Amino acid sequence: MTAKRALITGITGQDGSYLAEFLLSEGYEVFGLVRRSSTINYERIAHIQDDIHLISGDILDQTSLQKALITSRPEEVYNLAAQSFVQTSWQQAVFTGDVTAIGVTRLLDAIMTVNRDIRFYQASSSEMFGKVVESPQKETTPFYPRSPYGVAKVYGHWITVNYRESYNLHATSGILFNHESPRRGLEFVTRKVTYHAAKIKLGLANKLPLGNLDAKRDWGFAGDYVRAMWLMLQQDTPDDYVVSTGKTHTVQNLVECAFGCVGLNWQDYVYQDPNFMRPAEVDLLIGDSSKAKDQLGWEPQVQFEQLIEMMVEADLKLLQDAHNLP
Ligand code: NAP
Ligand code: F7E
Repeated sequence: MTAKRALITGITGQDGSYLAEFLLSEGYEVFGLVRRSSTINYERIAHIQDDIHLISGDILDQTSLQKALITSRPEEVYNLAAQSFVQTSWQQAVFTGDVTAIGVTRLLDAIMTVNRDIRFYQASSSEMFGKVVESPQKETTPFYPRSPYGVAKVYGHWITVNYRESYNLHATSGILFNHESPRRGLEFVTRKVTYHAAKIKLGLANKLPLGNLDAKRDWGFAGDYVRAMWLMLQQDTPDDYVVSTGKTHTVQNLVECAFGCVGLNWQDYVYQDPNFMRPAEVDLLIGDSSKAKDQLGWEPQVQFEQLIEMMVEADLKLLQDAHNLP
């Protein structure tokens, strides 16, 4: 039997790298869309680069998307490409809309042109719930986004639903709550905290500026969440699914946990910096993923404390290697 083929946009990102690994382990031939930049940023996929095919393209460029589909001939497309950092979305609101919202339509239109049988996954986000109108949040919870990023993701979600309903595409929206890993970008709060806890432990830093310590998030492990993406596209019928752990923690809980892992008192190092406060905050996220459990058989495997410990350990090793420390 010939291997299934999948195209991943955003393959150089956190989720793209885990998803590519997962699909390879399932026997897929994996293609990834990569945009041109003046320096190569393939760190997260360097270990699998010989096993995947990279195609030059950009979610802002319609023709490149069509060509990528023609070259890769995928059965499944996972659209993970986005300007994904919420804070930046206030500084670059139009750009965020172009990439994170309209980019979804570009890719759907490319699928319409090249092959309507392709199964499509859209990386939707719990940021769409924003100022939550009910807790826990589930598939039927109304959206109330609180950032240009959240607004863009609401567009991406609804255009996915609309193309499913208008053209009968197998288009699915996965509403994923925050998921983290040692491969998380350094600007996101989990990685910022674990990296700084490790740095301070090793004597390489002595302060950590943070914003709102009271915000609550439902944090899971990215490796668990990419499995849910794949399961969604194996269903006969496309649908929308919430993916979450069902547990929530404050940023302060996260800080306590990470500094606890290295035996330090966080209050000696952490201070509040207004530069990291947001014009409008998402105060509380907690997801109800019982639909994913019932219909996909999906459940998270890694708990919050395990996740933070895994990230702190990885950052300690990274810094020790980089600085030749014992
Ligand atoms: P990430 O690490 O920021 O990765 C984003 C990816 O998108 C990178 O590969 C990036 O490429 C690519 N990209 C950005 N602009 C592009 C463009 N114009 N054309 C082509 N590719 C472009 O994000 P992530 O955490 O892996 O998240 C993956 C997706 O899930 C995103 O859509 C995100 O919004 C969504 N999401 C994430 C979470 C989460 O907690 N992680 C939760 C819900 C939804 P470069 O490497 O070249 O920058
Ligand atoms: O912030 C607070 C901040 O940037 C989490 C993206 O993957 O998940 C992510 O979005 C919370 C917020 O993630 C700092 O105010 C305090 O309340 O790690 P974050 P996010 O905004 O939740 C969703 C689901 C996505 O879809 C997004 O793509 O932490 N916070 N102090 C801070 N946040 C940051 N970044 N830096 C701080 O110093």
